Amino acid sequence: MYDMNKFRLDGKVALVTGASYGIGFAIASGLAAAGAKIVFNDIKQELVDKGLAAYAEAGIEAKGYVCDVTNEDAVAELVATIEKEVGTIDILVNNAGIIKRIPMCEMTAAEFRQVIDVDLNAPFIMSKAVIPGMIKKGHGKIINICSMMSELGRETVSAYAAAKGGLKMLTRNICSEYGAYNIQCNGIGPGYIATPQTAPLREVQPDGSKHPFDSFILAKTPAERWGDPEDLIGPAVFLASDASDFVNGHVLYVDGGILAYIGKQPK
Ligand code: NAP
Ligand code: GCO
Repeated sequence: MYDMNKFRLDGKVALVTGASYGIGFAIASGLAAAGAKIVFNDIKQELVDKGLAAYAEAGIEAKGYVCDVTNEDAVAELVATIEKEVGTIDILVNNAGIIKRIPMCEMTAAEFRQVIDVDLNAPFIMSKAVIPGMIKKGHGKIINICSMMSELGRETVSAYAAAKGGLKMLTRNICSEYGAYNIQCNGIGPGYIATPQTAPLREVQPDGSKHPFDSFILAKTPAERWGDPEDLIGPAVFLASDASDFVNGHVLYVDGGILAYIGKQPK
């Protein structure tokens, strides 16, 4: 009989970056429900405090730290502190991310670099910091939060798509380079999820109608709805657990079918 405890995370330390709210908070809450000890970081103390209050309200004992994931020295200090105060990190979820929706020819190089820094360089920095501890422990799970834009482009998101496309390949490369140490690195590619990051795309128009992008996405999604951060919890628990030990270098799209669908036909 298959041991369903393989889906449990009891005794594991999970670090979720940028997890005061949004997708990161949902994933961390799900990993906690599966037994993991939750550690998270955010860029500002007030956000960490907001996250701590939200975790406490959800009955989750989390530890939060202020850390800018793009700062290599701060990340090294964060990982050392977590290892001292909580334990070696078994599960890393590279969730922290930003987006700038600017037509490419109007975007400055500095703005492009800022998105690449958070969405691609930071997962590299974070993964490089936790892998030595995972090698010592003989196992590890890294989950990179990719995107529809790991596969598709669209107007105004050039930097984000470049970063998320690169993150898919970084996922495959960590798999290739560290699979022999029993480290599995996979991606989760959320579809369009209702969080603060996508709020501008769902704003009700002055005349009370839906935002055009809202209608556009609903027509591109077989599930005919925006995703909820909770939709990502099951896939995250699976990829963080022993049940996925032979899954490596894969991006699991949790998109309600968007990538499979040409879009609603005109009536
Ligand atoms: P969100 O609501 O904007 O939350 C992002 C989190 O990351 C925030 O807590 C943010 O803190 C934090 N963060 C940003 N830069 C950081 C840095 N340098 N260091 C530490 N933390 C930092 O975004 P979300 O919608 O939950 O998305 C989370 C992840 O999923 C992102 O990687 C995003 O690209 C990806 N994703 C989102 C969707 C979607 O439809 N929402 C779909 C696919 C993929 P601040 O509030 O201080 O900025
Ligand atoms: C956008 C959205 C998307 C989502 C997500 C889709 O402007 O197109 O923000 O990029 O955030 O990445 O998977």
